[in-house]
Amino acid sequence: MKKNFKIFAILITILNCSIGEAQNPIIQTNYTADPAPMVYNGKVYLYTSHDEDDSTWFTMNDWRLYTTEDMVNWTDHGAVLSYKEFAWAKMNAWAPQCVERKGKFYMYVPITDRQGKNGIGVAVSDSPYGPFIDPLGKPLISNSNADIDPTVFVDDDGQAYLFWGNPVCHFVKLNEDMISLDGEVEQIPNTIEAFGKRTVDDPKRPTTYEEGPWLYKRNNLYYLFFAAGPISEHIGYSTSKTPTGPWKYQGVVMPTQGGSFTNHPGVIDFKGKTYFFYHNGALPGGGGFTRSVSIEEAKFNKDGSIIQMNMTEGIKKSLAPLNPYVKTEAETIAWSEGVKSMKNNEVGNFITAKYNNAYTKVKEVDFRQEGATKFTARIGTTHNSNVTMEVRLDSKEGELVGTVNVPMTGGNDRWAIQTIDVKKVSGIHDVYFVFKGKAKNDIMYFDYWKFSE
Ligand code: FUB
Repeated sequence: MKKNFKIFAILITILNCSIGEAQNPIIQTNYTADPAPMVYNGKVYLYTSHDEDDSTWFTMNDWRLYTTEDMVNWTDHGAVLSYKEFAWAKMNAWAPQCVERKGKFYMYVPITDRQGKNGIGVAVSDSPYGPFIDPLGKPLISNSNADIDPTVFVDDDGQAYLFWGNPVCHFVKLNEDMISLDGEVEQIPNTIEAFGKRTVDDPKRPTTYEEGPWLYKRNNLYYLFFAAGPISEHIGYSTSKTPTGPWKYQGVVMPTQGGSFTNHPGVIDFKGKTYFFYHNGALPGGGGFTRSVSIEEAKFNKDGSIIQMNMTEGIKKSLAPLNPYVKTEAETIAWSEGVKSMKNNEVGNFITAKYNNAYTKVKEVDFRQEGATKFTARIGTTHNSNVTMEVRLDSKEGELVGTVNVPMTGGNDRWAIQTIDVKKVSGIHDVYFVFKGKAKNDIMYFDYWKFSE
């Protein structure tokens, strides 16, 4: 009986901290678009393009990286590459994709060159976190002005393929070095059979294909996901028995929704599930030029067809609990409001609370039975008037287990490490850090945290 009660109590705790709260869009500290997830060594690396705040056009200068092991807590690694790293580039850091091959990481990116022509560049690194270096000093693809939205797929036999393009889809084989072409550029025939008939007649675009291809393989079937028209984009898909076609249109994966006139797919398998990444305009201030990445779990019918998805509140259940007894970066976040992420030479990535009551949340933190009684954080502020960081459980107004006084350090290049006693916490909880202060902006900085037993 006692054992049953214990199991019941644990279940209630897990349910309490899992139900009812949106996880989409998954990044709230910046606008992110064009998701390109990559699975490597038990972790998801999500590369995104980056809409600048208050953009009224595709004002995009760099590519950002976020990682997770549990699909709900995402760690922000900041910008890992900028178009400025390409000597030939002028502007437009649009939809990227990074793939790993033999311990090297290849980032394919569309950029507008100094002559105003679109091309696809590649940058290489020994680490998924960069630095990425352009080994060519020129575009890898400079085929037509339609050279945007690269996606790279390495097949089980080791052959790599690059697909890209708007308003048609091109492809080419890559050599093993991943930075040179093996053969001629080809185009997937833009037929109704391959991409479905457009619902609005347009002689230049007879099919639904627009842009943003993403290649994915499951049970020996190749899937080509793409952003589809007319007008505001939805996501469609086609399948083939080979990566080079012929492709057969299969229908809509996700209808037009979410307040952005573009959408862009990215699909991975991770820990036994398939995840579908996309973007929308769902953050406050969001829209067609201020987009945000979201995720749904993708499900398939027995015949391999995809069950159509709507934009929802996202993945709410963590795949693995977070360990509070090791240092966790403040920019590891399941949800936040009023917080921006930043980077400097002193501490790397950190967050800034923009206003009173801004907060971050980390999901499903496992304090175990033993429990925690101390809390440590690296923090700082430029204000000398009563700035505090509250540590609460399971909601922003939930049980207050401790309050850290934030000393005036004078700037985000100067930090203090504070340790406080907290009410004993055990079991699994969502943890909220609530930032309090009277100043009008930039209440405080926060770099990392840790509990101790
Ligand atoms: O993000 C800029 C462009 O918008 C991308 O290249 C397209 O796929 C669309 O998302």
